[in-house]
Amino acid sequence: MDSVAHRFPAGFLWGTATASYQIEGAVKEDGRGQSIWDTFSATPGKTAGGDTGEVACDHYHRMSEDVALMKELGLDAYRFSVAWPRVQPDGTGAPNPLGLGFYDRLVDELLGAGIRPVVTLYHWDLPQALEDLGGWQNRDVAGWFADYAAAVSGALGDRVTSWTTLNEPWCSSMLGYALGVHAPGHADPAEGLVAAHHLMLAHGTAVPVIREHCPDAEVSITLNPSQVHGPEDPTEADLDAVRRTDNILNGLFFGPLFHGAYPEGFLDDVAPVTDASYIHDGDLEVMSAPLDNLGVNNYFPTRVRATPEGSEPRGQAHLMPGCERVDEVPPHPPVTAMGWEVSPPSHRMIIERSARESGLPVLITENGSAWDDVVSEDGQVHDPERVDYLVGHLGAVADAIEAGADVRGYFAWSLMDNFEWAYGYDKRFGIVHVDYDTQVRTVKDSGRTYARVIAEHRGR
Ligand code: IFM
Repeated sequence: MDSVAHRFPAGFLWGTATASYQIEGAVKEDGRGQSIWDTFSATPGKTAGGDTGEVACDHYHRMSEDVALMKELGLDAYRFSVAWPRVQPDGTGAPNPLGLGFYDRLVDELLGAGIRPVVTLYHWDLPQALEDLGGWQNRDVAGWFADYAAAVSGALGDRVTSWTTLNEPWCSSMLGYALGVHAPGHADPAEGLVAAHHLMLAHGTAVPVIREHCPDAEVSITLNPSQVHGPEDPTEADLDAVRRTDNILNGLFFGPLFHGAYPEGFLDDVAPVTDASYIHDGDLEVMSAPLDNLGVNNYFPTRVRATPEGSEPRGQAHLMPGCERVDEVPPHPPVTAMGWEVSPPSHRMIIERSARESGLPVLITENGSAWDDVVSEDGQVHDPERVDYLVGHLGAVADAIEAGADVRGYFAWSLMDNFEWAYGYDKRFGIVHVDYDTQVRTVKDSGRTYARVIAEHRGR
């Protein structure tokens, strides 16, 4: 561990990340409108145990206490998201001062504690009123999002210098519209592609708006690329399965955002499900608006092969457009409580790839792991697997830096246990434990380890 801290350059940013719907609760307070996640989680069968974000970590009421905890951990930065339905309850129109007021206070509290606010505008809680108009299927969403970005950057831009438009547009589009496992729960591969396109269009439309309000700020987007591995001795069909999977997970976003085009062959691969009429002249120029850095969220690699002739596809990958004959291959051990493969080398590979593709400085805006934590008799949470995961992945980040990647910061996911979307409260990712009955926060061993790494780095 000692050596990990000292492998990072001076000025490296140490943070943690959260997202509005996962921690805030208070879903009906101060004029907040309904989001697609309120609707989805209230629909029977959509989340584990019927869990919702109604109370979550009650962060809306405990914000000061939570910022004090961040200070205790020694964080340089805190990445949080703004809930669009708090700011514009119906998704458009005059901003709600009470909703904005919460983020205004949060920013002041953070700055007062010496912690840099890193703001994400959209982490999946679309106002339900906009979904009723088609949500990310409706091209008008680009303008709605830009207006929302203007409202938030106008209110906080005098103090916030780090802005991210979208968190993981792959999840919003593919999990939300193609696989149906996230809000709004549609299961149509063509809708997944339309959503991805409109998300990138909204991003590109909002970038100049943010710059107008905060000329000196850094503007970015956060993607969740994943290193795709095929079989060790691949057939031609396996190589094609890897190519198609890589395109839908990575190229779908790297292409339009950084190369001004969809990946070669991609639109032919998805031609069976769409005529691509949602792509208008000039869209790709809008989407590829220059950025200051790229946020990378990465947890695990992806393993695939071609579906053998005569077999039914295995796993969920075949539900994604262009991947109809792709099999998911079981992860190599060890795996986390999510069943996700632990692979620091894959983490390093995807960081290096992201830096290459974007040509930008990279921030690891999320990385972490879920384990079946328990509070021990000594009142502590001993989470050796999370400590190992953290130290192993920090080592991979350091390897990438030493190999030449310009990585400027790392944000542990997550500051605290929270609402893990369709998995509800079953899966705990926090470096701080939350008792959901009492809302008591307990720093886990991993949180103490992280605090030590930060302190050691600072003392260099
Ligand atoms: O909890 C999520 C987060 O909202 C987005 N990135 C992945 C995390 C773990 O699944």
